[in-house]
Amino acid sequence: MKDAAPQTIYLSDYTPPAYLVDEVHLTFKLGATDTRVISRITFRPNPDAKDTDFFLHGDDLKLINAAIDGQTVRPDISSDGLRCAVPNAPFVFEAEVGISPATNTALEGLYMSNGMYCTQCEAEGFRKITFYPDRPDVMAVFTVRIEADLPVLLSNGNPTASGVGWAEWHDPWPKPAYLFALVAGDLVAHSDTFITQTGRHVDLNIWVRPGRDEAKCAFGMEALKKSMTWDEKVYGRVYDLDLFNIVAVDDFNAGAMENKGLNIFNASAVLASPETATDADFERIEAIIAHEYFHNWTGNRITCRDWFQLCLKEGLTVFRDQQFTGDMRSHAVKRIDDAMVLRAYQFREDSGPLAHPVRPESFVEINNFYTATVYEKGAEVIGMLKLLVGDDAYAKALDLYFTRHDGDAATIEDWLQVFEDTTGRDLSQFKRWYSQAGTPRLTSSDTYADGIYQLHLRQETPATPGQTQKEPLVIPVAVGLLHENGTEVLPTTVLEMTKAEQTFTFDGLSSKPVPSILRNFSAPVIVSHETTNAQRAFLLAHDTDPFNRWDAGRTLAQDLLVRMVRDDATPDAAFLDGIAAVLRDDTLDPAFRALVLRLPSEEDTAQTLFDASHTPDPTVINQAHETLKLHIAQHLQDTLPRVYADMIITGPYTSDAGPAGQRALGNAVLALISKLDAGKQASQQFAGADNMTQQLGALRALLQISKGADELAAFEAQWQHDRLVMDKWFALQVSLAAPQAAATTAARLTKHPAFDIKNPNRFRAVFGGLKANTAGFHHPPYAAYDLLADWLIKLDPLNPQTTARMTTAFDTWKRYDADRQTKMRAALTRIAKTPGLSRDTEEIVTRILG
Ligand code: B3K
Ligand code: ZN
Repeated sequence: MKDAAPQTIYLSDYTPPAYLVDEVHLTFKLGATDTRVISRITFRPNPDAKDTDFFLHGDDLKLINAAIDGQTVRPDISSDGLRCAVPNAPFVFEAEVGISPATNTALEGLYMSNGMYCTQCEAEGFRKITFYPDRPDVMAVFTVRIEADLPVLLSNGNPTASGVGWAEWHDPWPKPAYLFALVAGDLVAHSDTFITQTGRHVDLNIWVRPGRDEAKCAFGMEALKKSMTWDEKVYGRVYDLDLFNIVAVDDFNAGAMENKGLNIFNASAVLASPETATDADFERIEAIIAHEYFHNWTGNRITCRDWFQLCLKEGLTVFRDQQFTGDMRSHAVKRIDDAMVLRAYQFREDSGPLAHPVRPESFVEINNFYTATVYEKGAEVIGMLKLLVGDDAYAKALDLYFTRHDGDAATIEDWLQVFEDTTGRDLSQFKRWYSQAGTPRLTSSDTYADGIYQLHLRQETPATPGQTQKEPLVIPVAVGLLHENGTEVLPTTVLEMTKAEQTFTFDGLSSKPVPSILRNFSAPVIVSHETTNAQRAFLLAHDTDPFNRWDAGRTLAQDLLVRMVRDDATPDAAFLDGIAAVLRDDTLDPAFRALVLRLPSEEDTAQTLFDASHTPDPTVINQAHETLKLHIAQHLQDTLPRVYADMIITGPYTSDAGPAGQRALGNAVLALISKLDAGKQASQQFAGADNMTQQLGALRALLQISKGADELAAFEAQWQHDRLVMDKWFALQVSLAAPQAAATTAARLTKHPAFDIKNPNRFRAVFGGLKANTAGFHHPPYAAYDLLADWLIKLDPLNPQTTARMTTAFDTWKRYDADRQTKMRAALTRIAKTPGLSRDTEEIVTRILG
């Protein structure tokens, strides 16, 4: 059947479901190309409904038979579901459908990955499994029977009975269909137990395929137990089933999925060993395990009324996992990492054609809205709320949220109401953060006279697609003031900005202070302050706020890079001496020093130039970055070997923050040393490395100076059996290829026997690597544009979600010169004109083209 033309769905059109579901019984008779799904669903009319239309979503299902209250019915089937006449009273709907998991390459619904059956239902994948009201405000109790000739058969909740070739599961917690999950395969478990603070014994399992990944589960299990303890201690949230299962899957579109009691994970987001995973992987895995676990309360027990409310669960759960990582590791380093991610991905989104509010008001395909704006900016909005109301009020509001809305499908209005009820504050202006897209610009200037210091702040949010008028937001601006001798005269104080322009006055100051503005990155805004480079260098040396200390160095570097590109400037002492002092300061956390050494990305420089009305040329930007790195290396050459030696760790590997920070600084220093010693030290580190952080750090340092061919070959020989490590091998070569070689490297790697278009991790390794190589992606004669377009066109019929996501590589096209714009538009138009293009990709291409 031909798909209907894609329709836009609007938040304002929300209506309650016509029928509610009490119970769902599902029987799966699994077969690779013919799985039968037999459903028995108890419906009742919704007293709050506005209509009585009985519609069940269904996508690509073969209906074998259907019945209502035992009587066979012949429903009207359309491309998106079925309709039929039903009684005006509770009734039972039964159906048998046929589906084909083995040919499901979209990885949505029930599919197969390396012989294992698994599911991904969020957002709207359950409709590919059976006919159902597939919307999050329909919640029901699920009972599931799985029949298959496979040793491990899993679903949500608790196991109730099993025999050879079958198993039954019951989930007592009512849930929306997007949280349904099923896994069947030949699996082994890494098991443990957790006793909750209420005395419940919970069995914990991480399931993997035998003979391959058993040795990579221990870290994930520890992370799970830490997450459970933390959520009890910090949020008072206790786990609510006797079992918690995690399954690692090779083919997965996202990082992981929080299905009730049965989390399904991209193998890359759970499996780790010192030899195969980097410190960054360990930290990411710990955070994702925590994130999915935390969803049990923020997402599952309290879910979303509709998909426009996605940030209700995602923003809050990201905020919670950020707090967790800060508590486990370092708050300062975590805040800097989060700000870098926000600026790199969310600011990019907010400043281009894909800008949308944290709570979007319309969509064509909801999968296109699992974005940095909904997730990361959504988390920032919660951080601001906490800062404005204070920690105690935040804790009280959260307690109220959990009691008032347990079991609900809630909205952003419900969320803000608990804060209003707890604090008595009117949050109507604050709510604009949810509806207004775009990154606010905060401009500050200051004056001093007769002991009185005044800080003048102005906010402005640029127009975004579909939103030309912007209103002032409530912005918490954390400020500190430093005396010119380096002492702090005003500790961090939160100024609450509500108007377009505001002046804040501080008196009793003996001289004009140096302001430290937006400490700890207190709001997701771009600050421009009339600061001299001398003041920035001063803050880099003296600020007591680690975020602003780092940011001062960052701004110095960014300013210098812009001047190098635009005005042919040469690196100056303000910057070089400033970072040298930080590098030499052994009292500072090595992880922090590593962050200060890291330059802004070439992508950052391109956007900064564009914001300053200068058309960026990625080739010139790349040269400026390389030149600056060389200057830094030369300026620091006496210090580098000493710091490198100081960072050497003797004793067994642990991924804890301390040693991970030492390795981060060691690798950052190694990259600079390699600019001076032609890679000698890096080759040595590569040869002697006993962990992936150091092996990969050395390989990266070599590739950055266009060396390392032998090491690349050795790495491949060593790791060809390990898919996750090989993803690194693919990604690194493309992302670090010289600009003129990036497209050919990517093209060559698509011919490698281990390249697999159907595996999202591998596709992302190659083409995400190409996107990450800014100068390579935009290098004349622009072969990368065509290569990416060719592969997106190939991927779209197989996997629309991943195609749509990778298409966003083109979202900065309007930033560039006429030639690049023409070529990128041509590539996008070619994708747009592909017959049968998916709704996912069509929406993204249309929005990018504007
Ligand atoms: N909720 C899932 C994301 C599902 C992606 C759907 N396209 C993972 C997470 O945010 O925890
Ligand atoms: Zn999430």
